[in-house]
Amino acid sequence: MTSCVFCKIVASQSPAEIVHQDNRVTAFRDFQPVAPTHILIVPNRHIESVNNLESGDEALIGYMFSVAKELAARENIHENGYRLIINTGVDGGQSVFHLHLHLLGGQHMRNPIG
Ligand code: DGP
Repeated sequence: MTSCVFCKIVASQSPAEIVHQDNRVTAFRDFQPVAPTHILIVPNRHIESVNNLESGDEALIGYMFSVAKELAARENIHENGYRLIINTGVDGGQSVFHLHLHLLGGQHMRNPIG
């Protein structure tokens, strides 16, 4: 989608610190980090939100979590733990309407969420 900032990052048309890219997903550092590690994992294909997932996307979603796990190990936050978040829609706090999984770590997360 030409106007989507995450599509532009996926296509290398907009700058970002990409930490992983393959034929299904791209992961890059959030430009407004809220934790020492704050990485966004996005499908390369434009999917607006969880609401727009289609039958057949289950493997893609599972793969996003698998990449998050690998990146957590690479960032050395896997043993202390980390938080994975997918904000969905306005009430969910979604501000960029290209599905993304936040990987947050490197500090003790505050609770309760919400
Ligand atoms: P959300 O609120 O869940 O939609 O999170 C969107 C996140 O995306 C937010 O933490 C800021 C980040 N973000 C927005 N635009 C850009 C961008 O152009 N580059 C990078 N690296 N991050 C972005």
